[in-house]
Amino acid sequence: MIRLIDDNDPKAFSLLKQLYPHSGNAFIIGITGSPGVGKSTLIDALIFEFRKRDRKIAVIAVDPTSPFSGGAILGDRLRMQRHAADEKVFIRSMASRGQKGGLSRATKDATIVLSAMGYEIIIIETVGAGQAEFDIASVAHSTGIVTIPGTGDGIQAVKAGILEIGDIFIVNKSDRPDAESSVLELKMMLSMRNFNTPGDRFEICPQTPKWAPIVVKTIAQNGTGVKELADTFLSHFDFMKKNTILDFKKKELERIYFNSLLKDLALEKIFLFMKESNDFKEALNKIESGSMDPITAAENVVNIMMARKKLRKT
Ligand SMILES: Nc1nc2c(ncn2[C@@H]2O[C@H](COP(=O)(O)OP(=O)(O)OP(=O)(O)O)[C@@H](O)[C@H]2O)c(=O)[nH]1
Ligand SMILES: [Mg+2]
Repeated sequence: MIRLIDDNDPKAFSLLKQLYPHSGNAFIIGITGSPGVGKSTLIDALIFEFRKRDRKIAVIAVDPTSPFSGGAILGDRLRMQRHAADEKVFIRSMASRGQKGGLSRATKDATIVLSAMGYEIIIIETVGAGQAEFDIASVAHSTGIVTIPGTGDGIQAVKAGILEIGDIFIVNKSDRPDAESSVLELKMMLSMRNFNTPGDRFEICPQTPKWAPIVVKTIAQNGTGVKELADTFLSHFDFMKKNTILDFKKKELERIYFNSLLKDLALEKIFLFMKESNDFKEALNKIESGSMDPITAAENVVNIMMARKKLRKT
């Protein structure tokens, strides 16, 4: 199924429809951060921790940046290799670039499949955060941002708005110098986080308690701090469940998914329809003859179409 999704195969659609009613129970965790901060190593250690708690766990490693991502993806798989024989662990990379709606939708589709298969925890690894093609917060229930000490990553994070989308902040490679000051710096910046930011958009009413972002220090390579990290993710999940935030968040994510599906389907169908119309051909002629600019021409075609639709209704 995930291969069909990755290949953008139309067969995936009808299968997804059948699986959808059986999905929705998984806890979806997004792990993001700059290249090489140790996301895959950390996820490998997290799998270990969640398996100790007997959770069935799936990982999707997404690589939205490099077009020929064999290297990075192999690296991701390699770092999680020790779980290959565990039938309650599933690890898959996704690199579909032809996917309509970008990787967010492909990943969302994959979480439906995995959730229907009974995976209780689904971790999505992605490089960077919030870029146009992949907004991790539009798929995950809980978002972990990985940074490393002494890179000035904290400062960059503020600029990119990353501070706002994170629920849990991880200072990995804390075997390096300056780990403690990085933790303090992050905590300080988080204490100034504006509560009207997108990360807090799930505020349901003023009485709803707010999750205060937590900073966890880890050494992914030897597992230091990873138990605490696993506990923190689970307690965030419990917090959201207890305060009805999870239901609210799930609805919001469904809305986002619905919107992106709608855009994809509309684009596909309406665009094809428009291209076959005489208005399209006329507009194209006008552009080619230089009598109309492409912007006006595009507006005109859309307006004519909309006007026709209205006429037909009345
Ligand atoms: N010193 C130290 N090195 C680490 C730690 N965690 C990971 N590394 C190393 O950092 C390198 C990158 O680790 P990855 O897990 O591949 O990092 P990543 O963020 O998944 O990388 P991309 O997927 O390419 O963005 C590897 O050589 C790891 O062994 C750590 O806690 N301390
Ligand atoms: Mg990786």
